[in-house]
Amino acid sequence: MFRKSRLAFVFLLVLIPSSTVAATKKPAAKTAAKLPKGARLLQNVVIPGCPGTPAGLELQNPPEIAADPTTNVLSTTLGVYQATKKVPVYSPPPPPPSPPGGVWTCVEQAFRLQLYKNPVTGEIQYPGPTLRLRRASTNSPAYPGDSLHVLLENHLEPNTGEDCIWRGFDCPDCDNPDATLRPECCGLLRKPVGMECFHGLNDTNLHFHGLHISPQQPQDWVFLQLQPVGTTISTPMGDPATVRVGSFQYAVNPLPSNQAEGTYWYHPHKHGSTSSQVGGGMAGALIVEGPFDDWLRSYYGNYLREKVMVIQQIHNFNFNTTLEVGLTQIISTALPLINGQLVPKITMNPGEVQRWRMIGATIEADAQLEIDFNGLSKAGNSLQVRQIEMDGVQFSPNNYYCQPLLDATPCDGQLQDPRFQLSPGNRGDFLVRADPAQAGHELAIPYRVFGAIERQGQHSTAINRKATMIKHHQTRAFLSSLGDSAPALMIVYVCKPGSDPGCVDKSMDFPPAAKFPPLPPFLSDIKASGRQNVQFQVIPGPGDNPVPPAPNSTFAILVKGKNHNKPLQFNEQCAVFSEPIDPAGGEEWTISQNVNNGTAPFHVFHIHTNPFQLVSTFINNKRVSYSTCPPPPGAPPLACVTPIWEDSLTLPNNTSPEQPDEPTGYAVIRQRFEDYTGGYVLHCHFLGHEDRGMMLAIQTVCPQDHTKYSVTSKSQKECTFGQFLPALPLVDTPECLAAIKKANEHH
Ligand SMILES: [Cu+2]
Repeated sequence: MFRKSRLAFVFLLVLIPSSTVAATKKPAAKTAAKLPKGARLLQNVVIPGCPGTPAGLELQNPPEIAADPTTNVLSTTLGVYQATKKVPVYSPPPPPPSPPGGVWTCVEQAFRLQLYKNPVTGEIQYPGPTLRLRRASTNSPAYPGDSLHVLLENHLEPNTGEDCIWRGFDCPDCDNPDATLRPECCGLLRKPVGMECFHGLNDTNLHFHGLHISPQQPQDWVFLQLQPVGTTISTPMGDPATVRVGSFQYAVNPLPSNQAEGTYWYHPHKHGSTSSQVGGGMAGALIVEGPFDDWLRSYYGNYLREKVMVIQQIHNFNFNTTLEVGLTQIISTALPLINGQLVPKITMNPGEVQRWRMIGATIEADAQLEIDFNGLSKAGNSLQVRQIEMDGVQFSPNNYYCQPLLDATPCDGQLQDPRFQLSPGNRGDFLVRADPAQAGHELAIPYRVFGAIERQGQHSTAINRKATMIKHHQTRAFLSSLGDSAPALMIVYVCKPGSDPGCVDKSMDFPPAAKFPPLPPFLSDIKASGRQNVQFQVIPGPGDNPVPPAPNSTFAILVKGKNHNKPLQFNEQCAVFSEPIDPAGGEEWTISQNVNNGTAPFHVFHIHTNPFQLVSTFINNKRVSYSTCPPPPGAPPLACVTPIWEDSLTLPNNTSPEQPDEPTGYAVIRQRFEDYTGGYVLHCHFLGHEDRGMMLAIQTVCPQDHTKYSVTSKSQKECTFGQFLPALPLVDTPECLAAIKKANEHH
């Protein structure tokens, strides 16, 4: 029997039927909470005390690699290695699972992880190095644009097989007399269909998340299956033509002048192993600079300190360990780390403005963080903040004035209680100002988890084949144990001139909205003609209802009018969408999910190659518009919102999940297909969902011949010169069926 308290704390792989969630939901115990062991309290914000990983150390930016100024090429090597790392996690008091309200302890838990070796430090560590590039610009000073060359080397152990992990393959300890300790894969009695499963965990590749670059090899090529050096038996699940062994040279063309400057990131994207590799720490910041940054720096007289914040929640696939901590059952919950640091401190001068680049380098619902910038002082604005970019694209002057993603009442000229929701994949760039009145004080920045943690499933045992026990993480229980207090993400210390060495008063302020640069022409609003309806769906499988683990569910995407209106799963042999290059056109997509969670969202829509504009969201048919210009009569000229450029979008709840054609909760985006032909993907950025099939292939084709891609060139526009490649066949065509048949014969 599952105890009720367990049902609520299941993870990634499984969707619990909503009836089960409703039955097990209990109001959080908010009264009798005790402070976690070793933690300290800063005005209702809990800062963990963690032996071995002290909280509150000064935040260090990750080491950076820039382009060679003589060649304008950033050239580096990222080697992938297995390593055991001690990661701070919160663990409840024994015997687990602990009831809410118990005293939790921050402990270092040893995880076997796959990580990049940092070429600057020589260390195998998380996050990876920051890659800093500059895009081309034609205005003064003109700049040719940096190229990005990454030699990716796979030093993991060769896979013994690449088939789906299920009861019949690679799933240990299914005979454990305690059913609750059996790994989830034990419940998977049927071999998963096709490649929609965790598999090939030691194969890798690279994705440059958010960049507007070619998806073709050797650029943003996510179809690569880079097998470990020394691999002799190759049984890939994907197209054998995409297999390489040992190393692969990625080479991205010079970033053109229509690459938005901003904060991006890189991470592996190999279908079947994406979640375990990114969740285990393989990620790093990728920063593109350009004229917007020049303007910002010059506004502050070149005194603008920048913090790069790679936010990760590190764990292996199974939240477990067999090493230093021993063989006892460890039930823990991952803590958000910034650049690998636990609750780092940022020291600011009084009156100083800093630029913060926040990156959600995460994979799952319990990493959906609502960051409360002045959680300590709801009335006093102790820490002041303005968002300047979203997902790597600068804000319009209107959005800078209105602050639609920080302010519950945008455009009213006042920003009170700013909160930012950072989902997996998202980036937010902020100007943050330390109020001089706070000199000598520590301010905590707390967070709450807004994701639907209860809807996640359990981890399967996969990487660590010796692990014998299933481990539940308990994010909700941990948060409940804090009572009315919130956990801290970071601390700001406003130093005191005269008593703190090097501390000086600054009189910096935010740029006035009237001076904020207008969007460059390449970021003009998209005028959509075509329409698409897309719904992310989790379809319960046999035996999954009502008790988890429920590993037989299908993670799929329904596209209206495709596949005879039946849900689709990832298949790299056929494109679901085929879009001709059209810089003047575009499509409007309505995106929903078949989930009704009350308030918490669930999936995160992400698409490669072209960013999109978020136009509106509908929650219970109530519209939130991000296109409200012109402003009402009498309002200030900037008091209206323009569509927000994004590449990763948190999907709202849908109270009519049974009716795919009539969702009550959905988002409307517009995207256009520019510059680059080739095949790429859209998917859920809960990366376990992606590995299990919630991903589709999309392609951009040449306008004069929709069956062709163009080769990429450094000097010529695609499709304007005579070198072409065949495009993928479309779903629902005989060519697609033939391609799938051919691919299956290979395997
Ligand atoms: Cu999802």
